[in-house]
Amino acid sequence: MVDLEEIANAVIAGNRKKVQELVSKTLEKGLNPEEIINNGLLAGMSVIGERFKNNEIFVPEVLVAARAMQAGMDILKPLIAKNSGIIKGKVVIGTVKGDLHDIGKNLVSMMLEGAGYEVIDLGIDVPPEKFVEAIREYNPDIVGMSALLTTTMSYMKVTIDVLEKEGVRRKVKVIVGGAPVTESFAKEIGADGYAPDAPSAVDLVNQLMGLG
Ligand code: B12
Repeated sequence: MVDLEEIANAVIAGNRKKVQELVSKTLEKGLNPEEIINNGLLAGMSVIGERFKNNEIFVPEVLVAARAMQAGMDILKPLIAKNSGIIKGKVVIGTVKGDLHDIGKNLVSMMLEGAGYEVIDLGIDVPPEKFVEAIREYNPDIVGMSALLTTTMSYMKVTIDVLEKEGVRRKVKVIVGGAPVTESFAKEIGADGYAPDAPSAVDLVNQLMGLG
């Protein structure tokens, strides 16, 4: 479908205005929001993710594309929320204490939202207690933690220990990610899952929700 390909290309080019124009035009033509997200916005973003992985582009380009994608999501999000039954589950996510990196976490959040999850983003530098409070307040299915520094990775384990101590660990599935995090580290600290990038984070969450 040419329109969706054009949307993907506008995301890749980081052209917010064009993304918004094309999303509105495609909606008017009668395509549904999920189709536009999956085959337009996310298709563009996954090309960006691949190029970033292969060192063909760098952080500024990723950010510009992510913002263009967000511009499209802004139009589509209210339409998805309206369509009740489409929300597949609730995810609380945050970058752990001491860590200010949020580009990757934001991408994961956006793609989860695009895939039909409600995401409560606690932001950066999130202490374990704030994760506990959020679990009590929002009753999520999944808690996601992001860390980009080898020094802050250890807060993932600390946070899981605090969740245990406060009696909320068993209410949620805990997933972890970020450049220094590995599958074996995730196992070691007692997390339920690890994903290396945003599209696989969506697959992981679907799987943990029994939807994948
Ligand atoms: C951008 C950046 C910054 C920006 C952050 C801006 C922001 N708003 O995020 C700024 C300039 C602020 C910064 C600061 C610092 N940074 Co910095 N930064 C980076 C850089 C270049 C890119 C990170 C990034 O955004 N990548 C792009 C995203 C898309 O990838 P990602 O984060 O890995 O996320 C993906 C996956 O990991 C996964 N994922 C991420 N989170 C989650 C969560 C879940 C639940 C799941 C399932 C998956 C998942 O999905 C994402 C999408 O595909 C990296 C280098 C690198 N190559 O990683 C260094 C890097 C992480 N930084 C580093 C350092 C040292 C620092 C500083 C200490 C520098 C300093 N001396 O001040 C400070 C620390 C500040 C702090 N306390 O956090 C080091 C860390 C070294 C280490 N091993 O610990 C790195 C690796 C650079 C280096 N080679 O030295 N940094």
